[in-house]
Amino acid sequence: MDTISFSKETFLHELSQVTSTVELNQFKASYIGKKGIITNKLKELGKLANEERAAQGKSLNEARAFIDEHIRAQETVLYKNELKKKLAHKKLDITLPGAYLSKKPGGRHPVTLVMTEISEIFIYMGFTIEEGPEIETDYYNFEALNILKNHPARDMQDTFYAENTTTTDTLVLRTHTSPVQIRTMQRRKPPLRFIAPGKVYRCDSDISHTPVFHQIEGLMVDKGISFSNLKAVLEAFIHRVFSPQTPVRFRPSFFPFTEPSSEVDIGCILCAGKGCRVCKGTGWIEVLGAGMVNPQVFKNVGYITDLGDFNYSGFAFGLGMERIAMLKYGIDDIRLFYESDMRFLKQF
Ligand code: 2U9
Repeated sequence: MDTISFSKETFLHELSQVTSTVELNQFKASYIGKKGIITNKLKELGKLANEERAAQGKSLNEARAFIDEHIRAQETVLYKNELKKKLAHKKLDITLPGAYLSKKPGGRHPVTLVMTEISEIFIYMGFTIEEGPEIETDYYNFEALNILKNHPARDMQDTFYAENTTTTDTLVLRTHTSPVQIRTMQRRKPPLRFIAPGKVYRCDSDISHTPVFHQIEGLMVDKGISFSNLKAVLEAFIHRVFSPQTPVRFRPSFFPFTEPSSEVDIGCILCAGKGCRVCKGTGWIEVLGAGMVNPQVFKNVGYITDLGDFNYSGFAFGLGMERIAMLKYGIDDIRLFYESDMRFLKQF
């Protein structure tokens, strides 16, 4: 083995010629890498006589420590220089918004927001959620709900009829979520307390109607349920969704599936009851329909014969989601919800 011929001066001179961290790594490897000059010499130490081995080993280890120390120092100098150059070239403005903002995150549709908020209010009051098909039979959408054959709601203008290849019953796109209540009552016995949220379809289109819209209907059936329970639940709901100060008014009305029936108004949230364009000068806005379930409906689902002395009663209600969203957010044309215009949608 050659004796060590490591010259500190040569090494330091060579090191001073190195101008980048990449070059420095190669330079380091040529001395103390796996096949470096010093490493190779260290591997050959075993061939030497004891005395010489000790002397050579000592100077080789000293050389390696010297190389290592100077390379580390130079590494720091070169790295800092490189970083300085990089930053000078690519100035960073830390006051700019994060890059992720250019990829706009999605958001929930205003109708979804209102539907979720309303569902949560009823869930809080102990209601569960039931769902059902959007293509319904004439029986579930009309007949079982005591909507007779000549009822205006069945008009061709109002109802979308679906092609029917499998059943003898006429198929329709449900015009309300009420068939869900019928199906649930057929499956389960009282007590019942649930809401049926979902899409409904009516052949209608203007600034306050779209062919598809969303409803939440609710049903509560138990022993001793009265109109007072209906009032309490709906008043609590309105005070939660609008404000605890919102005036509420129950007005007599008629629906084939409830008796007695009522429409529910709130004091106009835009003019505080003074009268404006939105409430058409009346100071009141209609937000819900409701009533005590018509006993004919209980007969239709088999409750009255099934339970013998039927001493249950129930209330039901229905409300349109788009209408509530329009009032809450001050929107004057329902069609805006379904035009997919980002300038409108990104406001929610
Ligand atoms: C069953 C029994 C009774 C549901 C009801 C209303 C009154 C009502 C409208 C509100 C605005 C529909 O979206 S809207 O156009 N709904 O006025 N709905 S009572 O009554 C039922 C439902 C199912 C078995």
